[in-house]
Amino acid sequence: MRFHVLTLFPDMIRNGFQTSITGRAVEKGLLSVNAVNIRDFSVNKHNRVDDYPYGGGAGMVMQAEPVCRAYESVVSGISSEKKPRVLYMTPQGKVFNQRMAEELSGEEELIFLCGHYEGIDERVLEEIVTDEVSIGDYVLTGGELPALVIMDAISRLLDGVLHNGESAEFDSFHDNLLEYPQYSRPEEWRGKKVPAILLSGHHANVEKWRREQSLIRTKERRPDLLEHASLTKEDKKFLAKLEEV
Ligand code: 6GU
Repeated sequence: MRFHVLTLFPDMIRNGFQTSITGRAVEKGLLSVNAVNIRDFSVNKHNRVDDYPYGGGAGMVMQAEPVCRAYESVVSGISSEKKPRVLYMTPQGKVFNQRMAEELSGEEELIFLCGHYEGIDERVLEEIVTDEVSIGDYVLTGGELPALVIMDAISRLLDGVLHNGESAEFDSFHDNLLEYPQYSRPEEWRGKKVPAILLSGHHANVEKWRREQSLIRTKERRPDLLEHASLTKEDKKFLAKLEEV
């Protein structure tokens, strides 16, 4: 997978991505990040890339031409005949979720467009953007953090990025269930003990307990998810029993 990010803050993308698991995946050659500075494509002698909004109002608008040239520079470097998807990071977009991460993880190349100020001239968005994506109902100063969030969620789904081949498959949301609680040493910490069942060595009982914990958590914290979870007969019986108490 190759990520291209059109941004006014390329260091934010590079710094955000080179740490931890995503950084290791880059070193391993499993994915790459090409942060492109839109300012390098300014058509103005002062390197400006923004101007006042027509019609008035607060703030500045990113101009169409530098964004379009930055985009064209990326596309001209891609050999495949198929045009890559261009994801514009905006609170007006479709709210990102695990299903979208899974779908996007099948692409060879992805272009992220990060806006700043009051946004980007609509005309270039009409020309190049294929998907408008938001990461939730709150407002951020720019699209860089959303792009990093989405790239992280996609990266961990790619083959070889996580150590344990099973990890991605069993997380929260994969099955529309939240994760069970985890414990590590010591057995007792500040008077709080690890649940005895986890020390029993009885694998089947541990799995049963974890499944029940996932069901309890999801019911308490995200009951909306339960409606989409694929539940076994045992799961349903367990949930019904919770209602009785
Ligand atoms: Cl994708 N961009 C910005 N600027 N703010 C956001 C967002 C995106 N998603 C939620 N808030």
